[in-house]
Amino acid sequence: MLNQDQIQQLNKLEENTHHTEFKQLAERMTSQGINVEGVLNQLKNFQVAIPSWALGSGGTRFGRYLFGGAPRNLFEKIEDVGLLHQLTANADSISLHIPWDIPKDITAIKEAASAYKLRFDAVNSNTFQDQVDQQYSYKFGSLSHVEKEVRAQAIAHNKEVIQLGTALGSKSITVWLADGSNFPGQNNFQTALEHTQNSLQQITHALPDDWKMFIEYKPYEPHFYSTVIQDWGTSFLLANACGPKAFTLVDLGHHLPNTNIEQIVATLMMQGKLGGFHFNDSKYGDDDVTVGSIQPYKLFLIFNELVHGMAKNTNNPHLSWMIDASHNTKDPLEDLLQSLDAILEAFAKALLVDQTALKQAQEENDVVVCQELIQNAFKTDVRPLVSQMRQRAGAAIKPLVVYRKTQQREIRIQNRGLDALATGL
Ligand SMILES: [Mn+2]
Repeated sequence: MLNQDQIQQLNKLEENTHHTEFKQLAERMTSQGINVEGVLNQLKNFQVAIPSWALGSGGTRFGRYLFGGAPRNLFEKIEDVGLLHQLTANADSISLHIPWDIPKDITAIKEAASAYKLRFDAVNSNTFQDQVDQQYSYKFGSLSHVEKEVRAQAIAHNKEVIQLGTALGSKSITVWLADGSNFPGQNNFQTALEHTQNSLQQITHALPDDWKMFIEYKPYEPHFYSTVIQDWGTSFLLANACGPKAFTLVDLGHHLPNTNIEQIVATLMMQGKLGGFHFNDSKYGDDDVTVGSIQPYKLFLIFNELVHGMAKNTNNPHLSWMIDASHNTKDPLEDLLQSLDAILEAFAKALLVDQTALKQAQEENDVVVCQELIQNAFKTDVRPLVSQMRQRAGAAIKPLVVYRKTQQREIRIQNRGLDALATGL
């Protein structure tokens, strides 16, 4: 674990500049009638889960390059998420992917996590690849498969994941289904959807009372002609069919180019069916690159709907936030630090939008003022707010600088080796 004194010493080097910048921003916010403390509190309470598969190099279908010091087991993954949380105060949970990370010694794993003040967020099932010891193949589908035995095996796997999650203290399961077809005529769309609905309903029955199920959608890949749960409408339909414990999960990369994701968010929140979010960024498809690295304005517009929606629609559950990214060219931990910054900054900017003035301008059809209000918030440099929140929480004013100066990657390469390999894709 990183020594807390090291963070404080390095914070001292940034303190003067930070203080001046924060003071200036806080004064401007106060003069605009914004409650600075309120914003800082909301930033502090915004906690993002780190998936256990995002700590190693993801690679592409063309190959994978190692970067050294990757976590070799679940304990080392907990160590890495713990470091992210220590540095940022915004990563208080870990999301497990079963069977890439099967927790064997539950007590030891829970102890390791709590030593880093971490909890377990949504558990993720996997029926998109075959495991060594499984009886039936998912080559032609899992929950939607034409054969009952295959569907039963996939349902049983999801139930097992719920059991493991319960032991760890998780409260939700995310189901992402790769089922689909590569060629016209291969699948009967209605039959596949009926089977899927029926399978998901059976999984819902296995959920403990205080659990939720998130249904993730994706338009294409790994199949290229059709995907059974292709869009938010299909996920929403299934979530409704599964009842009050089921919700739709939005993964930013799971849309066709130029889809208006913020509008999807607004619609789902109005219906009380938005359950969670997977953050990443993309240029063309499900690129899974660093959050906010390509389209930060789009991310901000989504947060603007989330902020509005969370205040207006109290029928929504507490939303689950997770980073779902893959790292091919960067140190995964540095990438995740950049993603956490981007998420917090987009959220902070959205909190600066004057919702009352915006509502008034909308009612007056003053299109110009509407745009000004939205863009004034977006163009504000909110980094001092995020730093201020982190400094108060005992985290780093500049997480990435502390990460590099304390040589976290070098330490990991020394302890775990240059050729260490993380489980996952
Ligand atoms: Mn996802």
